[in-house]
Amino acid sequence: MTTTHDSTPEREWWRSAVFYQIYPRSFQDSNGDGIGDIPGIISRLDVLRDLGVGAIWLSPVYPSPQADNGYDIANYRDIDPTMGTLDDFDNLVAEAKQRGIRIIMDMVLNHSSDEHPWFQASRRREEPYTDYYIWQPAAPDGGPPNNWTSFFMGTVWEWDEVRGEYYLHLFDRKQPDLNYSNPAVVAEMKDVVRFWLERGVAGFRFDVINVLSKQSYADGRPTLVIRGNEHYNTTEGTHEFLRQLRAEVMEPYGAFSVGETVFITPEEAQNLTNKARGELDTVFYFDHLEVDRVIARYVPRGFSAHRLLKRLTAWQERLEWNAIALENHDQPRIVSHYGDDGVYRERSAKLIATWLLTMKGTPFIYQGQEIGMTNFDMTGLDQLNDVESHNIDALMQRFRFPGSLRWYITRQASRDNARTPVQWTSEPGAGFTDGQPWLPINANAETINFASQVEVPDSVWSYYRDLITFRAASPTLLRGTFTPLFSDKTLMAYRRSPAPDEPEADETYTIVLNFCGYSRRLSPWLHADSEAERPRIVWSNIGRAGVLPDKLEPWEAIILGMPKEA
Ligand code: ISL
Ligand code: CA
Repeated sequence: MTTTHDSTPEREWWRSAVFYQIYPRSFQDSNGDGIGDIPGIISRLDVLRDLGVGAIWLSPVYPSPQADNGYDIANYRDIDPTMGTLDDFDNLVAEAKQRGIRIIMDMVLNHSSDEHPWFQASRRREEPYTDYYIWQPAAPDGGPPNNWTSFFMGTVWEWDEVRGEYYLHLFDRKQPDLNYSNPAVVAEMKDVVRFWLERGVAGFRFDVINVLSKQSYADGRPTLVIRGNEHYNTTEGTHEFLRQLRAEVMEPYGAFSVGETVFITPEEAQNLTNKARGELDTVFYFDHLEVDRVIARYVPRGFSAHRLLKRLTAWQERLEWNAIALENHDQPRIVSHYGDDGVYRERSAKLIATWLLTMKGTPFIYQGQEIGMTNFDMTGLDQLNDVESHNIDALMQRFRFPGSLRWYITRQASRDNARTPVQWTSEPGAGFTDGQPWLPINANAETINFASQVEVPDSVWSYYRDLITFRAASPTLLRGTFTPLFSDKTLMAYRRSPAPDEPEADETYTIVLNFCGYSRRLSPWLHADSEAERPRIVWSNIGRAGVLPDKLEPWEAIILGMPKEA
């Protein structure tokens, strides 16, 4: 048995590690079929080590019909043939370990694929699978059992001819929800988690973890967005399942968990991660990525650094520990979102790195973020693969949204923005594939690519690497407290101070970020009365040195160092 914790000197390694999310389809193809795979990942482990990555979150690699790119699992105990084999996977874990990198798996406990043999048996009422999923008879009028709506739009209920009942799917109709009130399902899923721990993974990113256990199937209250979630959001049943999972399965392996959550408040997140309750180590939340959105990712409004700092502070202060991600495979590229993907692309990408790596918590970098990749230069819906984009477009058509508005919304919200292949080189195929890529490669691969940045001083890649090194050596950045200092529409500043019980000496850092394309005066809020008293710049994204200036340049980011009492 190879379990990672055997070689782990400290149990809470994940507090100091920097994580890197791999979306395998788009990371590196090794055999020319246009789809990234596990041997491709292995071939890039050296550069992840060089960047300073301590752990990889691997998006799903299980057998899947790929209705939702692997988030529809058809076998929880194997590897999809397009990704490789179980041997390749074991090899990945071993090769990563040799480089000091741990692997955490993405685990989708809420739903499987409708092509999973469990579901096929369930619709035929074959034991023990009859009640593995959530089945309900039709309402008296023959319609769906309630008015809930799916995360991917429309009703959550799909009629099944074979069984003569409706089944529930919070996501796509090809993703039926598993039934957590069935003890057999609970036991099965614990065993699935154990299967991968036995293969040496260091933990899990649990997909939509706070919706597993449904409390009732009554109608949902009327809302603009998703209807019905008050019946399944972060229920006591889910808490109870997580406590069992941790005590019985995760704890013996010292495994780490980050749960992805939807519609969650800092209070509920606190309950999920509070050490004493023994559920999850940490959670992903998305409040800080929606300050320029009215409804989830769809309806835009102006960016406000003030709103951003307010939301960050709520989570930074409420949670003992945070998992911090600014991008993932569902979100737009952060440089196209909060940054400037035009003239100031490099500088704003570095500002964003400064933000990510100086917050309190464990930072997650999404593949391509470290070279400042931008949103997909999509030209038409036919180029898109994302099931959600197609569903939302169909819904907007039904409501007679004009084509230009539909396209505007799709372009800024489509999850394919972050799913285009990683741009390794400027060659055709971008060093990602020798074949036809499954999703188009962004034309800007000619100028934005890994080869032109790796080990090149001043590149975005080098900036990430250097700041990861700086963070790793700073007790304050690793463990210190967080205090908001100042914010307005485009400027934000916060402070990291040594933790009260910090054994090692370190400075207090003030981080100042100018989220806009024009320069900004700084005083008087940083109250530097005389030149001599001004704090020193210890880090800059434009090569600035010396003391705090009066003015920040467009998209400038600085870290100021101060003695502890400042
Ligand atoms: O992107 C979203 C919809 O607009 C989010 O609500 C997203 O669906 C939610 O964060 C859950 O995401 C996770 O589970 C989904 C999968 O499609 C996503 O890729 C995954 O990250 C269903 O498994
Ligand atoms: Ca391949």
